[in-house]
Amino acid sequence: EPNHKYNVVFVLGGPGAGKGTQCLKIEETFGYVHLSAGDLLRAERQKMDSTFREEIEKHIKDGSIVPVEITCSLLRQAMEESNKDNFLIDGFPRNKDNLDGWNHVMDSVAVVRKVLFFNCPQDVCVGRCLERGKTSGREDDNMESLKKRIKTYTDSTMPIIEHYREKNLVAEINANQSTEEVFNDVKKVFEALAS
Ligand code: UP5
Ligand code: MG
Repeated sequence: EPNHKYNVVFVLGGPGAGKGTQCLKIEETFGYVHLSAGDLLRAERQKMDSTFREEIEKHIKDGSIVPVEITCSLLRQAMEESNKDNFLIDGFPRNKDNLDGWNHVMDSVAVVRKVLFFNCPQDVCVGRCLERGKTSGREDDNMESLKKRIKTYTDSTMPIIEHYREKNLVAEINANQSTEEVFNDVKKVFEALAS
């Protein structure tokens, strides 16, 4: 039908807040398609023919934010290819450039239903990422990159969360609990969305 739009839930929170972990559970329970912007960028970087490879590489290591044209086109492509309607977009939009770019390209085809905000103390986030860094192979799970990721999050992403809070779209979750306890709180948000 011509007026058909994608349903989108943005999932935000600091590095290591548990976005990816919770998205897997939401996908399983509520049938949303999980799209991690970071995972899409890391996958794109692996492609030998990607024109964006070096640029992505540099941003991930520096904890800075890849230009929205790249990220948004990866998201849009994944959405179209899935043939599904309901999406969890994990780790995006991270700054004003991301937000403006999304609105420019996606406003006519997608509706943002909710913004899940996983709120987690910095020291807990750092601890989780450093622990994961022992085995993850992620080149940004080290203290040096983490400092930059946290600064980017505080300076650039928090204002986006505030932007959506003013629109009454934010569901804030205490992410400093066990995975199961966090998911219990998450479930309530999705049950309310479905009713
Ligand atoms: N863990 C999870 N939940 C736990 C809990 N409740 N209790 C105890 N442990 C818990 O979890 C992190 C670790 O903590 C795991 O080991 C997990 O088992 C444990 P995870 O679910 O992976 O957290 P998440 O919030 O997804 O952390 P992630 O590191 O992925 O967050 P970032 O936002 O930093 O990373 P992302 O992949 O989104 O982005 C990476 C980089 O890509 C960015 O820095 C940026 O350079 C680039 N990027 C863009 O430029 N644009 C974008 O739009 C997106 C990314
Ligand atoms: Mg993640």
